[in-house]
Amino acid sequence: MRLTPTEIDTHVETFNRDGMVMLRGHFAPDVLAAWRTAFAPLLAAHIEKEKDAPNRGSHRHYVTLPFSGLFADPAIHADPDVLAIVERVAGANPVLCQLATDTPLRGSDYQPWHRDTPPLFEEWGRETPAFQLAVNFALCEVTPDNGPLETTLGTHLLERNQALAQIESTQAAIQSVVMGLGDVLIRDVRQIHRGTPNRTDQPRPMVVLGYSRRWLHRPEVNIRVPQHTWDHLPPRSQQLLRFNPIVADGDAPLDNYRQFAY
Ligand SMILES: O=C(O)CCC(=O)C(=O)O
Repeated sequence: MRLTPTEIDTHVETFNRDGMVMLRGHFAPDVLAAWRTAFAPLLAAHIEKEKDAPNRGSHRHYVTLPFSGLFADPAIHADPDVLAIVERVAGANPVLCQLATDTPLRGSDYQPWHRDTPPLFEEWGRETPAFQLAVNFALCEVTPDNGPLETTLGTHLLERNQALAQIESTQAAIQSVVMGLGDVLIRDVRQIHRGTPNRTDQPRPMVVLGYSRRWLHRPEVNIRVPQHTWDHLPPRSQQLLRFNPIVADGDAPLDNYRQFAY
C-alpha cells in the first residue's frame, strides 16, 4: 500500500530534523530473501578476493552489485514512496548513482564515527540542504547482535567537529538501528554514523541505493548498466540512471569505493 501525502509530509519532516527516516515493512520480504540468495555467492567471491585487505575495516565488506537480473528491479530502485521523499529533501530529478552492500561478519569491529561524504563547500564552515542520500535495506533482520548501524540524530546539519564533540559529550542522541526484513531507512549520508561488530556467524548484508541531486557527480561510486538491462527498464528507471555508463552485457561492476570516512 502506498503512503498517503500526509504520511510523506511527516516522513519529510522527520528526515529534515533527524537526518534520517525509517519506512517500516516497506519492501516485500520474499523479494529481499531472493536478493539474499543471489548475493551469497557474490559475497563469497568478494571475501576470497579481499581476504587480506577487507575494504571497510576488519571482516567488513563493501560489495558493488551488478545492475542486472533481480538486482535491477524497478520496484526497489524506483519505489514511488521512496522517490517522493528523496525528491522532497534533495530536489526534483535525482540521479541513482550507487547500488552496493555493506556486510559485517563475525570479527568485525566498531568503525570510527564518520560521514560518507565531505561537505559541498568545505571552506564555508556551514552545512547545506541535503544533496546525497542513502536508502538502506537489509537482506536479513538486523538485531542488536549482528552489527546494527549506530547513528546520531540531527548531526547532518552540524559542522563535523561540532558533531563529533556532541557525540563525545553524549549530547547527541545515539541510535542503534535495528531493522526488520522489509524496513527501509532513508538517510542523509552526512549524518555521523558507524558500523558495529557482528557477533553472530551469519553475515548481515545491508543494501545501499545512493541518490544524488540532479547536478551532483559522485566519482567514488558507480552503476554500470548492461545494455540488455537498459533496454528493458521503464522510463522512470532510465531517467534515474541517465548519467550512468551503459556497458556490454556481462561487464563486471567496478568496486572502487575505498575512501573510508569524512
Ligand atoms: O554497515 C554498516 O552498518 C555501516 C557501514 C558504514 O557506515 C561504512 O562502511 O561506511
